[in-house]
Amino acid sequence: RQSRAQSVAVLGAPFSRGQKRGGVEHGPKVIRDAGLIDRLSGLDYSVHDFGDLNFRHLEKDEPYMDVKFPRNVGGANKMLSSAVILNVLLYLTYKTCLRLSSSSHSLAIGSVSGHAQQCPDLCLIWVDAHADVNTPMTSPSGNLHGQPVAFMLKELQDKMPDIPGFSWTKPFLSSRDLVYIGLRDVDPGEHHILKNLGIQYFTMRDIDRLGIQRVMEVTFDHLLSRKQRPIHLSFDIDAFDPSLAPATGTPVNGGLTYREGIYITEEIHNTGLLSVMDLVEVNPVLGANPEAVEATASLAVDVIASALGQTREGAHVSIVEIPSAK
Ligand code: Z70
Ligand code: MN
Ligand code: MN
Ligand code: MN
Repeated sequence: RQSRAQSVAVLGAPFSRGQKRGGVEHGPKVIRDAGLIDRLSGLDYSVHDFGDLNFRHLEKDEPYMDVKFPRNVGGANKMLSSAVILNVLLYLTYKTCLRLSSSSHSLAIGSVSGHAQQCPDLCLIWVDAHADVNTPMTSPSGNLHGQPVAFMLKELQDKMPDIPGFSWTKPFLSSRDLVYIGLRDVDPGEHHILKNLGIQYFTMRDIDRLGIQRVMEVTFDHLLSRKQRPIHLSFDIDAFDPSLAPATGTPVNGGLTYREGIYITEEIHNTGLLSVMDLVEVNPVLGANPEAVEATASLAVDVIASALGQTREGAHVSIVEIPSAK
Protein backbone atom coordinates (compact mmCIF):
# COMPACT_ATOMS: atom_id res chain seq x y z
CA ARG A 1 0.00 0.00 0.00
CA GLN A 2 2.90 2.33 0.59
CA SER A 3 4.75 2.50 -2.69
CA ARG A 4 6.46 5.86 -2.13
CA ALA A 5 9.95 6.00 -0.73
CA GLN A 6 9.67 6.32 3.02
CA SER A 7 12.13 6.65 5.80
CA VAL A 8 12.88 4.32 8.62
CA ALA A 9 14.68 4.91 11.90
CA VAL A 10 17.01 2.27 13.28
CA LEU A 11 17.88 2.33 16.95
CA GLY A 12 20.02 -0.27 18.71
CA ALA A 13 19.53 -0.94 22.39
CA PRO A 14 22.38 -3.18 23.51
CA PHE A 15 21.40 -4.46 26.92
CA SER A 16 21.54 -7.80 28.68
CA ARG A 17 20.44 -7.23 32.24
CA GLY A 18 16.95 -8.65 31.58
CA GLN A 19 18.41 -12.05 32.31
CA LYS A 20 21.43 -13.50 33.99
CA ARG A 21 23.34 -14.84 30.99
CA GLY A 22 25.08 -12.10 29.04
CA GLY A 23 25.42 -11.83 25.29
CA VAL A 24 22.18 -10.33 23.98
CA GLU A 25 23.80 -6.90 24.30
CA HIS A 26 25.70 -7.85 21.13
CA GLY A 27 22.45 -8.56 19.26
CA PRO A 28 22.20 -5.15 17.56
CA LYS A 29 25.78 -5.42 16.30
CA VAL A 30 25.39 -8.85 14.65
CA ILE A 31 22.09 -7.77 13.08
CA ARG A 32 23.79 -4.71 11.61
CA ASP A 33 26.73 -6.87 10.49
CA ALA A 34 24.27 -9.16 8.69
CA GLY A 35 23.50 -6.23 6.39
CA LEU A 36 20.39 -4.63 7.90
CA ILE A 37 21.03 -1.09 6.71
CA ASP A 38 21.83 -2.10 3.11
CA ARG A 39 18.75 -4.29 2.95
CA LEU A 40 16.51 -1.44 4.05
CA SER A 41 18.14 1.00 1.64
CA GLY A 42 17.60 -1.58 -1.09
CA LEU A 43 13.89 -1.53 -0.26
CA ASP A 44 13.85 2.13 -1.25
CA TYR A 45 13.85 3.48 2.27
CA SER A 46 15.88 6.38 3.39
CA VAL A 47 17.42 4.97 6.56
CA HIS A 48 18.08 7.08 9.63
CA ASP A 49 20.47 5.08 11.75
CA PHE A 50 20.41 6.50 15.24
CA GLY A 51 23.17 4.11 16.33
CA ASP A 52 23.08 2.36 19.65
CA LEU A 53 21.90 3.74 22.95
CA ASN A 54 24.52 3.89 25.66
CA PHE A 55 23.03 2.56 28.87
CA ARG A 56 24.55 3.50 32.16
CA HIS A 57 25.44 0.51 34.30
CA LEU A 58 24.54 0.74 37.98
CA GLU A 59 26.86 -1.37 40.13
CA LYS A 60 24.66 -1.41 43.20
CA ASP A 61 21.45 -3.12 42.15
CA GLU A 62 20.22 -5.62 44.73
CA PRO A 63 17.41 -7.95 43.63
CA TYR A 64 13.92 -6.86 44.62
CA MET A 65 12.17 -10.01 45.86
CA ASP A 66 13.37 -12.39 43.10
CA VAL A 67 13.58 -9.70 40.43
CA LYS A 68 17.14 -9.34 39.14
CA PHE A 69 18.81 -6.01 38.26
CA PRO A 70 15.59 -3.97 38.68
CA ARG A 71 17.28 -0.55 38.65
CA ASN A 72 19.39 -1.33 35.58
CA VAL A 73 16.43 -2.69 33.62
CA GLY A 74 14.16 0.14 34.81
CA GLY A 75 16.69 2.83 33.94
CA ALA A 76 17.46 1.37 30.50
CA ASN A 77 13.74 1.17 29.72
CA LYS A 78 13.24 4.77 30.78
CA MET A 79 16.02 5.87 28.43
CA LEU A 80 14.67 3.75 25.56
CA SER A 81 11.18 5.06 26.18
CA SER A 82 12.39 8.65 25.75
CA ALA A 83 14.27 7.69 22.61
CA VAL A 84 11.16 6.05 21.14
CA ILE A 85 9.02 9.07 22.03
CA LEU A 86 11.47 11.19 20.05
CA ASN A 87 11.57 8.74 17.16
CA VAL A 88 7.82 8.49 16.91
CA LEU A 89 7.59 12.27 17.02
CA LEU A 90 9.89 12.29 14.02
CA TYR A 91 7.62 9.70 12.48
CA LEU A 92 4.53 11.83 12.95
CA THR A 93 6.35 14.85 11.59
CA TYR A 94 8.09 13.27 8.62
CA LYS A 95 5.89 10.19 8.07
CA THR A 96 8.82 8.01 8.98
CA CYS A 97 8.16 4.35 9.36
CA LEU A 98 10.07 3.20 12.35
CA ARG A 99 12.38 0.36 13.09
CA LEU A 100 13.81 -0.49 16.41
CA SER A 101 16.24 -3.16 17.21
CA SER A 102 16.63 -3.71 20.87
CA SER A 103 18.26 -6.75 22.31
CA SER A 104 16.67 -8.11 25.47
CA HIS A 105 12.89 -8.43 25.55
CA SER A 106 12.94 -6.73 28.96
CA LEU A 107 13.37 -3.50 26.96
CA ALA A 108 9.98 -3.82 25.32
CA ILE A 109 8.54 -1.95 28.32
CA GLY A 110 10.35 1.22 27.25
CA SER A 111 9.83 0.65 23.57
CA VAL A 112 6.07 0.08 23.71
CA SER A 113 5.45 2.69 26.42
CA GLY A 114 7.36 5.34 24.47
CA HIS A 115 5.35 4.45 21.38
CA ALA A 116 2.11 4.55 23.38
CA GLN A 117 2.82 8.03 24.68
CA GLN A 118 2.76 9.27 21.09
CA CYS A 119 0.13 6.83 19.83
CA PRO A 120 -2.22 6.05 22.76
CA ASP A 121 -4.50 3.93 20.56
CA LEU A 122 -1.79 1.52 19.40
CA CYS A 123 -2.21 -2.25 19.44
CA LEU A 124 0.48 -4.80 20.19
CA ILE A 125 1.38 -8.01 18.33
CA TRP A 126 3.76 -10.16 20.38
CA VAL A 127 5.46 -12.92 18.38
CA ASP A 128 7.28 -15.18 20.82
CA ALA A 129 7.63 -18.72 22.16
CA HIS A 130 6.97 -17.14 25.56
CA ALA A 131 4.17 -14.94 26.86
CA ASP A 132 6.54 -12.71 28.91
CA VAL A 133 3.62 -11.77 31.16
CA ASN A 134 4.86 -13.04 34.53
CA THR A 135 4.49 -10.66 37.42
CA PRO A 136 7.33 -10.60 39.97
CA MET A 137 5.09 -12.87 42.07
CA THR A 138 4.45 -15.50 39.39
CA SER A 139 7.92 -15.42 37.79
CA PRO A 140 9.75 -18.73 38.21
CA SER A 141 13.11 -17.15 37.30
CA GLY A 142 13.04 -13.54 38.47
CA ASN A 143 14.23 -12.54 34.98
CA LEU A 144 12.66 -9.33 33.76
CA HIS A 145 12.68 -10.50 30.12
CA GLY A 146 9.91 -12.89 31.20
CA GLN A 147 7.81 -10.03 32.61
CA PRO A 148 7.62 -7.00 30.27
CA VAL A 149 3.96 -7.41 29.27
CA ALA A 150 2.91 -7.44 32.96
CA PHE A 151 4.27 -3.90 33.26
CA MET A 152 2.11 -2.74 30.35
CA LEU A 153 -1.30 -4.21 31.12
CA LYS A 154 -3.77 -1.99 32.94
CA GLU A 155 -5.62 -5.06 34.17
CA LEU A 156 -2.55 -6.18 36.14
CA GLN A 157 -1.91 -2.82 37.79
CA ASP A 158 -2.89 -3.94 41.30
CA LYS A 159 -0.90 -7.17 40.93
CA MET A 160 2.39 -5.36 40.39
CA PRO A 161 4.55 -4.34 43.35
CA ASP A 162 6.51 -1.07 43.31
CA ILE A 163 9.78 -2.21 41.81
CA PRO A 164 12.77 0.09 42.17
CA GLY A 165 13.72 1.61 38.81
CA PHE A 166 10.17 1.58 37.40
CA SER A 167 8.46 4.50 39.12
CA TRP A 168 8.54 6.44 35.79
CA THR A 169 6.13 4.07 34.04
CA LYS A 170 2.44 3.22 34.44
CA PRO A 171 0.39 0.49 32.73
CA PHE A 172 -1.06 1.81 29.48
CA LEU A 173 -2.35 -1.17 27.47
CA SER A 174 -5.70 -2.98 27.61
CA SER A 175 -5.55 -6.75 27.39
CA ARG A 176 -7.89 -6.69 24.39
CA ASP A 177 -5.34 -4.64 22.43
CA LEU A 178 -2.77 -7.43 22.51
CA VAL A 179 -2.39 -10.62 20.45
CA TYR A 180 0.26 -13.30 20.93
CA ILE A 181 1.50 -15.54 18.12
CA GLY A 182 3.83 -18.54 18.47
CA LEU A 183 3.44 -19.47 22.15
CA ARG A 184 4.68 -22.86 23.33
CA ASP A 185 6.37 -22.29 26.69
CA VAL A 186 3.91 -20.64 29.06
CA ASP A 187 4.30 -20.71 32.86
CA PRO A 188 1.30 -21.59 35.08
CA GLY A 189 0.86 -18.01 36.35
CA GLU A 190 1.05 -16.73 32.79
CA HIS A 191 -1.54 -19.22 31.59
CA HIS A 192 -3.84 -18.06 34.35
CA ILE A 193 -3.36 -14.43 33.31
CA LEU A 194 -3.98 -15.19 29.60
CA LYS A 195 -7.21 -17.01 30.40
CA ASN A 196 -8.37 -14.71 33.16
CA LEU A 197 -7.93 -11.52 31.11
CA GLY A 198 -9.31 -13.13 27.97
CA ILE A 199 -6.22 -12.28 25.95
CA GLN A 200 -6.25 -13.37 22.30
CA TYR A 201 -3.34 -15.75 21.73
CA PHE A 202 -2.25 -18.31 19.17
CA THR A 203 -0.02 -21.14 20.34
CA MET A 204 1.96 -23.26 17.90
CA ARG A 205 -0.85 -25.78 18.24
CA ASP A 206 -3.33 -23.14 17.10
CA ILE A 207 -1.10 -22.44 14.10
CA ASP A 208 -1.07 -26.19 13.36
CA ARG A 209 -4.87 -26.28 13.52
CA LEU A 210 -5.81 -23.07 11.76
CA GLY A 211 -2.87 -22.36 9.52
CA ILE A 212 -0.93 -19.11 9.68
CA GLN A 213 -3.18 -17.41 7.13
CA ARG A 214 -6.28 -17.80 9.32
CA VAL A 215 -4.28 -16.84 12.42
CA MET A 216 -3.36 -13.49 10.85
CA GLU A 217 -6.94 -12.94 9.70
CA VAL A 218 -8.28 -13.42 13.22
CA THR A 219 -5.45 -11.30 14.64
CA PHE A 220 -6.36 -8.31 12.48
CA ASP A 221 -10.03 -8.91 13.03
CA HIS A 222 -9.45 -8.77 16.77
CA LEU A 223 -7.23 -5.68 16.72
CA LEU A 224 -8.35 -3.61 13.75
CA SER A 225 -11.98 -4.34 13.00
CA ARG A 226 -13.28 -1.56 15.26
CA LYS A 227 -10.76 0.96 13.97
CA GLN A 228 -7.49 1.24 12.10
CA ARG A 229 -4.67 2.07 14.45
CA PRO A 230 -0.89 1.93 14.73
CA ILE A 231 0.67 -1.50 15.24
CA HIS A 232 3.58 -2.18 17.54
CA LEU A 233 5.25 -5.46 16.57
CA SER A 234 7.43 -7.02 19.25
CA PHE A 235 9.22 -9.94 17.60
CA ASP A 236 11.26 -12.33 19.74
CA ILE A 237 13.57 -14.36 17.48
CA ASP A 238 12.92 -17.42 19.67
CA ALA A 239 9.43 -17.62 18.13
CA PHE A 240 11.21 -19.39 15.27
CA ASP A 241 12.17 -23.01 15.52
CA PRO A 242 15.62 -23.40 17.13
CA SER A 243 16.84 -25.05 13.91
CA LEU A 244 16.42 -21.64 12.24
CA ALA A 245 17.30 -19.35 15.17
CA PRO A 246 19.77 -21.25 17.36
CA ALA A 247 21.59 -18.21 18.80
CA THR A 248 19.08 -17.19 21.44
CA GLY A 249 18.75 -17.54 25.20
CA THR A 250 15.72 -19.76 25.60
CA PRO A 251 15.21 -21.90 22.49
CA VAL A 252 12.04 -24.03 22.55
CA ASN A 253 11.43 -26.84 20.06
CA GLY A 254 8.52 -26.77 17.65
CA GLY A 255 8.65 -23.12 16.61
CA LEU A 256 7.64 -21.14 13.55
CA THR A 257 8.88 -22.23 10.16
CA TYR A 258 10.67 -19.66 8.03
CA ARG A 259 7.59 -19.30 5.85
CA GLU A 260 5.19 -18.87 8.77
CA GLY A 261 7.42 -16.17 10.28
CA ILE A 262 7.75 -14.29 7.00
CA TYR A 263 4.02 -14.61 6.32
CA ILE A 264 3.31 -12.92 9.67
CA THR A 265 5.50 -9.93 8.84
CA GLU A 266 4.27 -9.69 5.24
CA GLU A 267 0.70 -9.51 6.44
CA ILE A 268 1.60 -6.88 9.04
CA HIS A 269 3.31 -4.82 6.34
CA ASN A 270 0.25 -5.14 4.12
CA THR A 271 -1.96 -3.48 6.74
CA GLY A 272 0.08 -0.30 6.18
CA LEU A 273 -0.19 0.29 9.94
CA LEU A 274 3.15 -0.91 11.29
CA SER A 275 4.56 1.91 13.37
CA VAL A 276 7.28 0.48 15.61
CA MET A 277 8.97 -2.89 15.69
CA ASP A 278 11.32 -4.56 18.17
CA LEU A 279 13.49 -7.48 17.11
CA VAL A 280 14.89 -9.06 20.24
CA GLU A 281 16.85 -11.90 21.88
CA VAL A 282 19.45 -12.53 19.18
CA ASN A 283 22.38 -13.67 21.32
CA PRO A 284 25.66 -14.29 19.46
CA VAL A 285 27.35 -15.67 22.57
CA LEU A 286 24.90 -18.60 22.67
CA GLY A 287 25.45 -19.71 19.07
CA ALA A 288 27.31 -23.04 18.96
CA ASN A 289 29.51 -21.70 16.13
CA PRO A 290 29.82 -18.63 13.87
CA GLU A 291 27.45 -20.20 11.31
CA ALA A 292 24.70 -20.52 13.92
CA VAL A 293 25.10 -16.85 14.83
CA GLU A 294 25.09 -15.76 11.19
CA ALA A 295 22.00 -17.81 10.41
CA THR A 296 20.13 -16.27 13.35
CA ALA A 297 21.18 -12.71 12.52
CA SER A 298 20.41 -13.13 8.85
CA LEU A 299 16.95 -14.46 9.75
CA ALA A 300 16.44 -11.36 11.89
CA VAL A 301 17.28 -9.16 8.90
CA ASP A 302 14.84 -11.13 6.71
CA VAL A 303 12.07 -10.65 9.27
CA ILE A 304 12.70 -6.91 9.55
CA ALA A 305 12.94 -6.47 5.76
CA SER A 306 9.72 -8.37 5.28
CA ALA A 307 7.91 -6.30 7.92
CA LEU A 308 9.06 -3.27 5.95
CA GLY A 309 7.75 -4.45 2.64
CA GLN A 310 10.15 -6.90 1.08
CA THR A 311 7.96 -9.33 -0.83
CA ARG A 312 8.47 -12.83 -2.13
CA GLU A 313 6.76 -11.95 -5.37
CA GLY A 314 9.39 -9.36 -6.22
CA ALA A 315 9.20 -5.60 -6.50
CA HIS A 316 9.26 -3.14 -9.35
CA VAL A 317 10.28 -0.01 -7.50
CA SER A 318 13.26 0.79 -9.66
CA ILE A 319 11.82 -0.37 -12.99
CA VAL A 320 9.26 1.88 -14.61
CA GLU A 321 8.86 -0.02 -17.85
CA ILE A 322 10.32 -3.04 -19.56
CA PRO A 323 13.55 -1.91 -21.20
CA SER A 324 13.06 -1.60 -24.92
CA ALA A 325 15.17 -3.76 -27.25
CA LYS A 326 15.76 -0.92 -29.69
C1 Z70 B 1 10.18 -17.81 31.54
C2 Z70 B 1 10.47 -16.82 32.65
C3 Z70 B 1 11.61 -15.87 28.55
C4 Z70 B 1 12.29 -14.90 26.76
C5 Z70 B 1 12.68 -16.50 28.08
C6 Z70 B 1 11.03 -17.55 30.31
C7 Z70 B 1 10.79 -16.19 29.73
N1 Z70 B 1 8.77 -17.80 31.20
N2 Z70 B 1 11.37 -14.85 27.70
N3 Z70 B 1 13.10 -15.89 26.98
N4 Z70 B 1 12.38 -14.05 25.75
O1 Z70 B 1 11.57 -16.84 33.17
O2 Z70 B 1 9.63 -16.00 32.96
MN1 MN C 1 10.91 -15.74 24.03
MN1 MN D 1 10.28 -12.66 24.64
MN1 MN E 1 5.22 -1.68 0.47
